[in-house]
Amino acid sequence: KSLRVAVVGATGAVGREMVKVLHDRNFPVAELGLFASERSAGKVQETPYGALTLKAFDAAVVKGYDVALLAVSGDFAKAHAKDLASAGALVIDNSSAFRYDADIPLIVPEINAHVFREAYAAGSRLIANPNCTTAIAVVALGPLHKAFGIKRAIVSTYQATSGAGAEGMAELEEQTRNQLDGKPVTNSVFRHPIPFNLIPQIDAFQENGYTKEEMKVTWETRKIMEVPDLLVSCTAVRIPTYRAHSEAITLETIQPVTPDAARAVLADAAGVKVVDDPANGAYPMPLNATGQYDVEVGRIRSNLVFGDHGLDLFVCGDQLLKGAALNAVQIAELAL
Ligand code: 11C
Repeated sequence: KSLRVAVVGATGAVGREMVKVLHDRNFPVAELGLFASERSAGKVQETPYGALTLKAFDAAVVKGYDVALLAVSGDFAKAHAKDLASAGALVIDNSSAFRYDADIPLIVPEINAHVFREAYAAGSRLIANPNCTTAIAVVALGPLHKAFGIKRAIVSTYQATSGAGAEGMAELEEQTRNQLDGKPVTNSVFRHPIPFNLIPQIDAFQENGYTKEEMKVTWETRKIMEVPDLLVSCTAVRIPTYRAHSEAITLETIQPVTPDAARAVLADAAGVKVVDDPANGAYPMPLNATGQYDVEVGRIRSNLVFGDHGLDLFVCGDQLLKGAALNAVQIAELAL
């Protein structure tokens, strides 16, 4: 059966990737509607489906679609997502608006597709797409948890400018050029200049000293992996790369674990590509992960602190794909 698919927020970095992923994965699209702000309405956007005219978002029109992929702000999602879902559309929201609602599934298909299936069968039509850093981490952490049990996880991130959308990538490019040309560097997307720098702040600081981005990793990993008291601590850092997020992850496990056993588990895991031949310079890197659906995992080694109950690993995943657009389309595929 072919479906009518609406992409809302179609001009943004995530929205554009959603359209490409639908096409690339041969999602059965009967009709594709690209929705954006009034400002963009009437403009033509080049897509793999040909040149399509953008429409101004109109809830009454989007309600007529079978699937609505939302690449919009949390406030916009709060204003419209429930209404669209109650009209019968499968709404997959990329914002953080509903991720922590107990009755709204937060889905990474490789890890908790069963949660989607149960909720969908029971009539749920609003599904939350996780934070990109979390989605990339859990494709590796889920199978390791199943095999060895994770007691604690410490995550340190190296996040690309794409996390702040197309404007973030543009600021990296423009500021780098200005800096090299000796011109003034003015930042507006990021709080500090990003070229030749890194910024240990993503999103707002919370009362506990962590940023919201860091707390999202804790909250969302617990929900997706269905371990409400999992000990997860994150330090999230913005770095001057384009669009793949990297994460150094330290695990303490419940069962003993060896790097070989972990590699074997990850080699069989959906959505994971083990890249772990350090002697030959093969390990995950953002440039290699860019454009790939799989999350690269490597530098797998015993952790010096936790010994035979500990692992260190390094993961890289395309922030716009597994971290956003791909995961959203994979969720829609579960409904087919
Ligand atoms: C970043 N992870 O890299 C953020 C972007 O919760 O969906 C995505 C924020 C979110 O800036």
